[in-house]
Amino acid sequence: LTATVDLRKRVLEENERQAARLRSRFRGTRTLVVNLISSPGSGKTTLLEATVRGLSGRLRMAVIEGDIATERDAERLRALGVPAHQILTGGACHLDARQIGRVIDERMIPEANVLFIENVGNLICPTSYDLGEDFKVALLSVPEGDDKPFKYPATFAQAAITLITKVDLLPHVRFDLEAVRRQVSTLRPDGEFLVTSSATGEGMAAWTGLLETRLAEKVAIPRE
Ligand SMILES: Nc1nc2c(ncn2[C@@H]2O[C@H](COP(=O)(O)OP(=O)(O)OP(=O)(O)O)[C@@H](O)[C@H]2O)c(=O)[nH]1
Ligand SMILES: [Mg+2]
Repeated sequence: LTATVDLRKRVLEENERQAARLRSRFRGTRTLVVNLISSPGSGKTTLLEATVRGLSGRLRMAVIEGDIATERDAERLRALGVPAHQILTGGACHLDARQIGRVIDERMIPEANVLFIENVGNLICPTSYDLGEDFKVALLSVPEGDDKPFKYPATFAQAAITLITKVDLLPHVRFDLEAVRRQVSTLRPDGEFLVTSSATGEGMAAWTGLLETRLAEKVAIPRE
């Protein structure tokens, strides 16, 4: 057990080093980096499709997709004209900073104003791995249930933004939105809480507006 704990600690420390290197690199290129985390099927790729449609022509975007198998998600974004690179994790349930570093170092995607990283669909593993992002976004879709923030507290505590997705389904599913809002604000008092639907467009202007504000803040920080 001690050996396992030591190994896990070493892996996470090495990830922190890689993430720090990436963060400094993204500071230099003034790239806002957003790490999207949720269960499989919460609507990460669909949100990205809607985001790209909403922001195209206003800023340069790029996407890194993490999945166990298939290029499907990267292909969905490429179909909209956005550069997208697919990382296949070979079974791992999360992306790590070394994988992102390789994509950036080898220029597999062009430099962008906003880089979206869609993590492997999983509400647990991705939370421990810093990818050099500016912030994490946790997505929770209405059909998953309103008890999830307290059941997966680390994910929601670490997310600067929690996005409730598929709110067009609220009339059909038992889901106490206010209870979820309270759980998230307990776990992350300074976090943003957005209520969205990629199907109807509800909340999308607030989301893309928030991205533009965060990008402007990052660009305004003087280089060392
Ligand atoms: N009703 C409704 N369905 C949605 C919405 N957003 C996504 N979906 C549907 O939810 C399903 C999963 O969406 P994806 O965007 O592929 O989910 P994901 O989080 O990227 O999934 P993984 O990459 O497998 O983790 C698809 O059938 C979408 O059409 C929404 O706002 N409303
Ligand atoms: Mg996806």
